[in-house]
Amino acid sequence: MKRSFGLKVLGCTVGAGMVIGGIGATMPVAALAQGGDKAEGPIDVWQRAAVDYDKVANVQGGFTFTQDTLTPADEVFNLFGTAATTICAKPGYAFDQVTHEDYYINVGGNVEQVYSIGLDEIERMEAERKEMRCTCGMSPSVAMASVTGVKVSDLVEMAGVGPEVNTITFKDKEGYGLPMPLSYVMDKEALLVYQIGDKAFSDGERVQVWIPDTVAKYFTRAVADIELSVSEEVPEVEGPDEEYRAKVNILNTVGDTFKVGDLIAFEGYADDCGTQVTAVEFSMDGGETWTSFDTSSSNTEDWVYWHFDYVPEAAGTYKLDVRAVTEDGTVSPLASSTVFEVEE
Ligand SMILES: Nc1nc2c(c(=O)[nH]1)N[C@H]1C(S)=C(S)[C@@H](COP(=O)(O)O)O[C@H]1N2
Ligand SMILES: [Mo]
Repeated sequence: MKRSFGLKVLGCTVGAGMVIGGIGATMPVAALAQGGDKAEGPIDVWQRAAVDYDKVANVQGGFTFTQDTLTPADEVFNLFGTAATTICAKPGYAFDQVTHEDYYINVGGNVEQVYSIGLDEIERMEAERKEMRCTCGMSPSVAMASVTGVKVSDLVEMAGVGPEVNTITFKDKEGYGLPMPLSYVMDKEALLVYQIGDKAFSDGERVQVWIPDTVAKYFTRAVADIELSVSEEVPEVEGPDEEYRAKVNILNTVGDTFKVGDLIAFEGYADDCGTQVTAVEFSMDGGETWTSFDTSSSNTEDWVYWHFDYVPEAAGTYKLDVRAVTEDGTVSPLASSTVFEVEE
């Protein structure tokens, strides 16, 4: 019999150092391998998890992956709106409410023609629809979404770039925003997004920059100003924090009990923000042995959405750990784990 776990909302994932009530979080692989007593995060689940799970060496199962699985739009909007991710974004995105009519963006700085453009007008411009991932550089969260917006290059062109301009900054009203090389933003064909899936951002408030292969701290929401400038030194584009390289996450919810012989369908994602994920690996003996599945046919624009079907042969309490390996040999510093019960 095939039994699936429910899938958890993406926003519920947590990073090291955050306490959760459930399982399915990420934790350092090293800590897992050492029985959890070295766990740096305070997640007591892991201390418990360390103890005595029934071990299965060289776990076998059915593996497939796809890259076109999308995160439901509502979950993308809320992805970073949870308490667990306030390190990355304003709690609940507490922006001032602005009506659709009153929302506008100023394009200025070192340009030939400073101008303001309203949301209505932006929506009348030629729209681009693209599938893109949004990956936080500082938490395990990743989403894949179909986003609609206008090309940043079209907006920049309307202003006319002044000589020697090499920097672009997307700022919200309070000044949030990081400078980026203009050439990078043009090459990546960044979008100013006003719709995710078939849903517009609420209250005309939330226009957001989306840039392929780039961590989400550059994805300024509620953009109020697009500033073009000349920097002495072109800013660098930062990648994800080391601990959030080769991100992997099991999206199944916890607590289900299965029967011996059930086919348990695990699923989740692996992503390294533009670096290829070449393998996804599973362990059911606390990291002593890993079974590796090749994903080197994957593209780097989309996440690797994996499925792992496992059939338990004996009753017990088990822990599944998952990690990803990338083309440059990075192995997830943070594995993702889930615990499940199997009955006779
Ligand atoms: N205006 C504004 N935009 C922001 C932030 C912010 O604090 N203010 N946080 C950034 C960070 S660090 C992340 S991870 C993403 C969160 O992505 P989301 O908007 O899709 O939830 O928003 C980015 N955009
Ligand atoms: Mo972030």
